[in-house]
Amino acid sequence: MATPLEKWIDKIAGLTKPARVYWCDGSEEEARRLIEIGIKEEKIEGFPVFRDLNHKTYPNSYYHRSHPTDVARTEHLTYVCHRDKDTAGPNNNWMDPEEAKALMAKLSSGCMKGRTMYVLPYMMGHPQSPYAKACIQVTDITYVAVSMRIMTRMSRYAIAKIGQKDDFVKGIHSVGDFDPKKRFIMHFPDDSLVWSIGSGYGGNALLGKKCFSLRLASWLGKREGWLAEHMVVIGIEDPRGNTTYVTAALPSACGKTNLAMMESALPGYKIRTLGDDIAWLNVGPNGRLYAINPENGFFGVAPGTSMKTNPNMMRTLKKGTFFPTLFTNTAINEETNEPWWEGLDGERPNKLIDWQGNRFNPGSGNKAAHPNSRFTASISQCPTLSKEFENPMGVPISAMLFGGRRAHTIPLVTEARDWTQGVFIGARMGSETTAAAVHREGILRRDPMAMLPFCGYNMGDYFNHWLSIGRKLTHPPRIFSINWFRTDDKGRFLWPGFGDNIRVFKWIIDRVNNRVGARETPVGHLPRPEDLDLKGLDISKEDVERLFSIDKEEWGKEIADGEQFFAQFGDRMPKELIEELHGLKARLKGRW
Ligand code: OXD
Ligand code: MN
Repeated sequence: MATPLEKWIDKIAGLTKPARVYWCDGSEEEARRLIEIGIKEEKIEGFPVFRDLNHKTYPNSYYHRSHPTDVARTEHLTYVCHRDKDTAGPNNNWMDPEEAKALMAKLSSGCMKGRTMYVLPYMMGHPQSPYAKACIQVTDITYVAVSMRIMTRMSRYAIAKIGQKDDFVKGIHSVGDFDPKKRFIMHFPDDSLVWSIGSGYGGNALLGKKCFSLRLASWLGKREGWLAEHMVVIGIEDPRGNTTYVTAALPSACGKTNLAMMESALPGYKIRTLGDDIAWLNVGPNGRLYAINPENGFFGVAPGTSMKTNPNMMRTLKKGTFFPTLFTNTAINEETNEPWWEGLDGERPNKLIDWQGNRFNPGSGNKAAHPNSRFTASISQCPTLSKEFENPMGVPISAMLFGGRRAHTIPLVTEARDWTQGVFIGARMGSETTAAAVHREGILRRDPMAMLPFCGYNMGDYFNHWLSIGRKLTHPPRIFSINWFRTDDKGRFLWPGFGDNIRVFKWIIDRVNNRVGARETPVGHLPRPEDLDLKGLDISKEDVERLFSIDKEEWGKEIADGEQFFAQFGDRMPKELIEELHGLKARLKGRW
């Protein structure tokens, strides 16, 4: 008797009409075979799907060049198909689920003709974790199958776990003919289904990542009483040998991956990596919040990554294990056959092939690597990996950080008075674009909890859900806002960032352990100058003051902008957060 899973696969194959169906087992040998097929048989616009790189310097590494129109997530083609539009909220594109399914069925009819349909069984989270989820994705390209093997725990175990159930997490993926006009990433929360066509790009095609682990999982979390968040998870080991676990939500382009494996500038402090992108947060039986990283790898932006900015990622990329490491849309050094990108250490090589496969002309003004070129690497290769990474229960979180790229207004670090004020800080979070040429100070985009593109339901309801989680915690983590990017009037960064960020973490963990003071201000608790460990840092007293200054006029704009942002969620906006806004306004008007 066919299982519900087998019946589902037959149904998809009946629609998409692949030449063959292959059930993956996630083994090393299988990944090698798929890479061989990608090198010898599959092509995108005439280029093989995989190409060998220099295995002496980057062991077991392969290059992938995507279709030139398919280089990033496509938010405008991403839909969350709840039964009614209001549940999806103003933060999502919405289509009626029946209409969306009819459209996807039409686009998918025969879309795998002549190709292989790979069935990928995988777990998000440690297989023994009560918080893990068993999932199945089908795809018709080896690049996605091999990437999923790196990014998830892929094995037949997921099939056994699903057994006779039919409510497993489902993903249908086909690259179609890469036509951007026929590209859609559709989410069906009621069916735990993601259906994606027309793109092979990570965020659109590795359906366990953003699509399931954030969009669908955030909705599951709302129903089941947990949180799926766009957060780094790290442990901070102090000189006493104690480790404090912390999560941090930062929008793209704010250095989340660097932070996840930062090298500390303070002796005796070490960062232990648990995750660089996604955290699932559950209320433990002891009333504390526990985090697991459901992923098993890194899918990070290559440009800007170097021994200076992120030495531990460079070591990860060069470690070489039985997991392959993939480079997508970087440039290639023609002489050494190594991947190359802007910001990598050393001189730019003389002979480069750019991300589109052409000989690079440095005078052209173009970049050799695509600005969103990526690496895909197993987390097991990370030298700073926490020994708790494989703990099925996850780690207890003592502090949660919300940050963004803000040239003004927001202090280097601020501690919220309580959970509600913390949620208010997260809900108001924003980041400035780095398009310095467009506007000197960048354009501010509100991105609550760094979840705007990833929250699978109405954000007003999402804020309420955050508040309800707080009510269940007897020992809630403290919540902080961070901002490494404050500048002076000339646009000079006031804070050195990178490894010196540990000085801010030191204050945070000392606060959590009630070892250090703070001063109360209308916006929250700030360190007094003597509370921060600035030993050995070349920073003036004036710059430290500027990092913590609170400008009434700037805060006036901040509040007005936040108020406008909240207004779009209408009645769904929790009254507690509106009260926080009024409270902040009143405190700033008063004497302090
Ligand atoms: C990512 C993103 O790729 O947030 O992680 O865009
Ligand atoms: Mn991300």
